[in-house]
Amino acid sequence: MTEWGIERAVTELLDREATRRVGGRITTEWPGLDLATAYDVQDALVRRKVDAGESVVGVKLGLTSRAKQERMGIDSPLTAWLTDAMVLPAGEPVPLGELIHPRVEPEIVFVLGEQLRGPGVTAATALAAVRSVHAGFEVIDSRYRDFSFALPDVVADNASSARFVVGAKGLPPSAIDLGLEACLLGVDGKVVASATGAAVQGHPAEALALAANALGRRGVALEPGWIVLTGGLTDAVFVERGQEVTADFTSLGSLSVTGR
Ligand code: OOG
Ligand code: MG
Repeated sequence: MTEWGIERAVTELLDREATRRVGGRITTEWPGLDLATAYDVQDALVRRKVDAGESVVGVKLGLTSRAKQERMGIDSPLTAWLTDAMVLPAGEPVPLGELIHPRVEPEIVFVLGEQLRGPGVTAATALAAVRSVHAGFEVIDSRYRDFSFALPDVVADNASSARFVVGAKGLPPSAIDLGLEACLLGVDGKVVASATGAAVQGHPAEALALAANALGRRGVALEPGWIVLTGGLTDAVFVERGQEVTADFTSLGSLSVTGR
């Protein structure tokens, strides 16, 4: 086996995804995988996807809410890439046969109308760049056994990204109070968790600013038309065959996905 390095980590993670197999933490075998190198792995992984024909359609934040941070045992937010291959059209089932052990989490989603380039982006300037706000789901599918990872592992794994849903209903950010926007997460008709937008960094616009500033430090701007997932509002739930997961928002509407 070759020594661990960026290319080997990318190949390993993409192979786990393609063959629907989990494995151990990379940091166990490669303790030198620090956070900056993990973002290099993430960028190289997405470059391979782009070379294979996918295109970047936006970014996501992860571990922005207390509920997610406590569940995953990591208390710092992260960013990762979204590509067109991850789009799950609203109303379509979660394709269990293509995934490993998917979990679904409700998120507030922004579509940008203007470019955002950090550093120096505030919640207010971030929100001013937003064209529309939507309800969304993210389907996460870690390439690590039992979703067990240290921060560099999950960053390298493009933050467990697999699929995402953006609700059709879009509101201008001025139309709602996103901090107070509530979400009830249901499984087969039973509410299992709830949160308001304030769960995400105090306000989803703070999460957007965080992404713009973090990516700005890496020389990347958020582009008009990009989708930004601001992070799970609640803990994620496993989705099994025939199970329906719903998210009912105060103003952003309702979404549901079924495992199939
Ligand atoms: C990491 C991805 C976290 C979120 O919204 O917090 C994330 C994971 O939980 O596997 O997408
Ligand atoms: Mg997420």
